[in-house]
Amino acid sequence: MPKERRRSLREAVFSRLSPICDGSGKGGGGEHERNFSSTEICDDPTQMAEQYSRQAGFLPDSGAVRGCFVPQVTITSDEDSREITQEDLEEEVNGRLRRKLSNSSLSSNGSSTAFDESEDDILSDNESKSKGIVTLEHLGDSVDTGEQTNAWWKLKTIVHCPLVASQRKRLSWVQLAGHKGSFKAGDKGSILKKFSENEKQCFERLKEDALNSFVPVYSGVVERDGELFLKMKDLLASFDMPNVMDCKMGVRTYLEDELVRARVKPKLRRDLYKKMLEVDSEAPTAEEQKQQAVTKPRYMQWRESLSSTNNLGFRIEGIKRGETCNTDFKRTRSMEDVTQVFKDFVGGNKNIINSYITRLVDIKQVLTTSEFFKKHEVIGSSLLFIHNHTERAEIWLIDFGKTTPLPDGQTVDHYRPWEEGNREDGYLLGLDNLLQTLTSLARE
Ligand code: I3P
Repeated sequence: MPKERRRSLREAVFSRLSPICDGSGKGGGGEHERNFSSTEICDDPTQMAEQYSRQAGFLPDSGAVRGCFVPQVTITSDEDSREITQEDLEEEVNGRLRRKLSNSSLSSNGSSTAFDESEDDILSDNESKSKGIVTLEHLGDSVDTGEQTNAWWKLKTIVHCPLVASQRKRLSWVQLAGHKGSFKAGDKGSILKKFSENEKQCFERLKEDALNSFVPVYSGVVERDGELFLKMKDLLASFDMPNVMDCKMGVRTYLEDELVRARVKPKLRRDLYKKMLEVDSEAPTAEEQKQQAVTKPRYMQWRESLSSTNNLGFRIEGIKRGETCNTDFKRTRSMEDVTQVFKDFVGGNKNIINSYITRLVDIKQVLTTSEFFKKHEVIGSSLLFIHNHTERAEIWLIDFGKTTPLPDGQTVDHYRPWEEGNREDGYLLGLDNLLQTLTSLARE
């Protein structure tokens, strides 16, 4: 890299302060950059879902279930960011930027990657990672639809929406899940997500895969205010007042690797113990109470069994509806509970439900042909549901910070029960249960 450029990167890296929201972060949004690849099977999406799933042998005959913050994002425009080349990365990675990199190894849901953090490195800043109160960032204009159910009214009481109206008007994006500070607004309908080498590699591989039209358009690594980011399309930018739901897929939310590391070098975490207590004071064992701490795998497994991760193969992480955000779904576990949450989310609108079913069927079909999907353990990845009052409804695959390639020759079918070593994640089981949830709502 020429010295001058190197200096400017260093300067950029270490001397700039982030300007507070200048309002230009939204970008144009506008047209879709990708087309859905819709497979016409029949006209009725409900039937279509069932027909497809049966043909493919995905729906169990009984249709029954099987298997087992406040993001204080400083919103700045993308004007000051610049693209980072592979050469830059290689040069800077040995220098001070390396520290920045390892500190920013977060996926879009805030997931740390198996490669970037050891169990020992994991921060214990419970404040910065806690969820439950969600700040709306990049919100559209506020609306009071007057149709809020009791449940939603209650939710409003626990939600903070600290942006002033003028900010909300200009910004469209919202972070529903994950670690605080993982995102910045980009330009032209893009967002910047904290750099993760693992996620970057996934995006690059996905570009060559059938799944590519179902993931946000990725346009490379950029540097902003001394940090590296992955630049991708802001999926909400082209929606007027979007309602958004984040569903974390799979029957588990930690990598096999994480388990192994925790076994070798167990680390007790007080922040996770506190988060556990907040939800259920009875949950910690006597031993854990004595230590006032739990290990991360213990916390993750507890979260998975309390929510619908283990039994349904997905869990609801967060919802934004109108101006209300809720991330308090830790105890939403049964099919009935999940169905009710979906019903509230779509306001009972059958057109939206049917569009979601159509999209899920398309996603499922592509997943069954995707080479990427076959060869990766997909952990902590989400399906992002977006719709608005125009009844436009989309679902996107997001968050690949913990999506890990399998060793050469190994594949997963995303259905088989997980046993340590087989790397199965239950992703398709979760997808089937999502389809079943929506199908039952469409029939109501
Ligand atoms: C967090 C959630 C995240 C996880 C995070 C947990 O729990 O399981 O997926 O991050 O671990 O605290 P909760 O949803 O109850 O807030 P990773 O996916 O990156 O492991 P962390 O505290 O180590 O960031």
